[in-house]
Amino acid sequence: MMEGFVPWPAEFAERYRREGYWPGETLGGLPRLHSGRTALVDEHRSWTYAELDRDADRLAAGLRRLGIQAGDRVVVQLPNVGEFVVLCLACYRAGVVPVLALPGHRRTEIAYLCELSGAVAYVIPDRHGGFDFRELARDVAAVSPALQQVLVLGDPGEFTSLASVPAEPEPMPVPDPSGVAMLLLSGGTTGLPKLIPRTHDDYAYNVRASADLCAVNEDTCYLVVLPVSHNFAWGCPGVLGVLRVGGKVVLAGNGSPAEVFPLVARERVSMVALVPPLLVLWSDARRRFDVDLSSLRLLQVGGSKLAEPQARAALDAFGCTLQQVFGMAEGLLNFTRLDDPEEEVVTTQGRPLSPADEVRVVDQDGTGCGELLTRGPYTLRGYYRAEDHNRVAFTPDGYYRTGDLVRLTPAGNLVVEGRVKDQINRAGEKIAAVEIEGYLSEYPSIREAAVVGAADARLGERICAFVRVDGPAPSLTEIRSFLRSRGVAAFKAPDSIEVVNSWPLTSVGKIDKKALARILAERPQSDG
Ligand code: OOB
Repeated sequence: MMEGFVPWPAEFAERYRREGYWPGETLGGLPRLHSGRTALVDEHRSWTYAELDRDADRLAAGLRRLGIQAGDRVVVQLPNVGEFVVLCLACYRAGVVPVLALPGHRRTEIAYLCELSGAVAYVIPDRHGGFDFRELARDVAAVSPALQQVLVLGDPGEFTSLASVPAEPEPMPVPDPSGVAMLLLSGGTTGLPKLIPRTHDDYAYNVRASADLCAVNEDTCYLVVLPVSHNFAWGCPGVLGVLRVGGKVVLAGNGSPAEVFPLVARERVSMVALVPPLLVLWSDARRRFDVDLSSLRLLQVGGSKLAEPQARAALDAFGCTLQQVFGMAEGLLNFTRLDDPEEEVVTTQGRPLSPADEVRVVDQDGTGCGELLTRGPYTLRGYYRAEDHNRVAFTPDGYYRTGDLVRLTPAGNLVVEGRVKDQINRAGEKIAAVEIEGYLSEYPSIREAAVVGAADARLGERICAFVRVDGPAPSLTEIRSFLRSRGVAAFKAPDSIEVVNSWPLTSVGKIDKKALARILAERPQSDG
């Protein structure tokens, strides 16, 4: 077993097997259909099921030939391209463990992920979104002694071309289903993201049960506009859920209506997963585009709280089924059901996917609202290599403390009311306030910084930085370029910056962030 991985206690594992949640499926075996049906389409090309299967086998053999062994970790940072799918399947088949980074991550995050995971390889595109990932790889390689290979999709420069890796397929031992299949990134509550081990057993169940709940079948055409490496798009039911049953997956580079609506019409897309800001954009754009979107059957929306008016506007605009998904990379998924009453769909975040999900709402003040705790057949028992943090993130009986404040409706659905943890949810990206505060406090003229989220109609929440300075106050542009120079992802940069002379303080003398948040909330949204 992989060091640093916390398995389920034996009695739970036995029960999940006995009750059929963990039948021994492995993720690499999911799309083993050998047919000429189209499996995957991206901007450049398409793959039939037979081609996808063959390419995954060839890449699995090639990875082994490069010396990458079962159990080794590989940081994968690719955009929404078919090669991401081929690579992950190859890793699952070879027992190699992909660490799913997001395209927006930069030096600070990637170097940290390489170090924490002990990755032996790092996979990048040559350029994407105007950014040269080979430069990033040079910086990362310089500080990551364990890293042996950088594999590049496209022009490799001094590195190895991903296209040169595939080799003649060879028989390989099937990985142990109870072993770690991949490492997902947490939204991050305290500083940089944590690594979430997902086993074949647990994630295959996650995928299968989500696909059943969403009635995915071979006629499903699933469009990916969120980053494909995010849990929502990858396995809830996502790409894997659709490929498992012979449907078609269409990968799009971004979610802008002008680019994606024609694609929906051309490919007859029936299902898509969106974050609330994108759903709002789509609903607004619907009237302006004369495109046939009648193929759409199911809009999934999740990642942050969807406001009721926005849910109703989406129903008006699209007239198809809307589904709220309240999920987390750590495991637990809640869905509204396809046949739920409209009222529940627009006002709640759904209920747990599995009959084996155990949820507790720790209501400490009798308000009916409290922190959500959970354990179950697809929820982690510990973050990877995080013994100290695990002592506070889990109860002694194995429940994960989600940090989300929820309340239960009489119908048994959950409503997300906020967060216990100090985290900003900007357009679905989770940003830990303390991490940004840490960077800001290193800026020469900043003495203290407090970062809070403020409600924002477009982004869900925006990042507001309050700073106390000694000397000239930095402008937003100066802060942005400072963060960029430190290799911090652009999506973490503050959206506004405000200089204060003194702080509101709590009774023990800490900066009172709730008071800061109230100041922002009392202002018109255009401010800042
Ligand atoms: C999804 O996963 P993560 O890991 O990026 O973020 C999880 C956190 C949750 O703990 C919660 O704070 C928030 O994001 N969240 C929601 C929500 N869905 C996620 N808050 C309110 N309403 C929702 N519907 O974001 C994720 C993973 C799988 C499926 C969908 C979303």
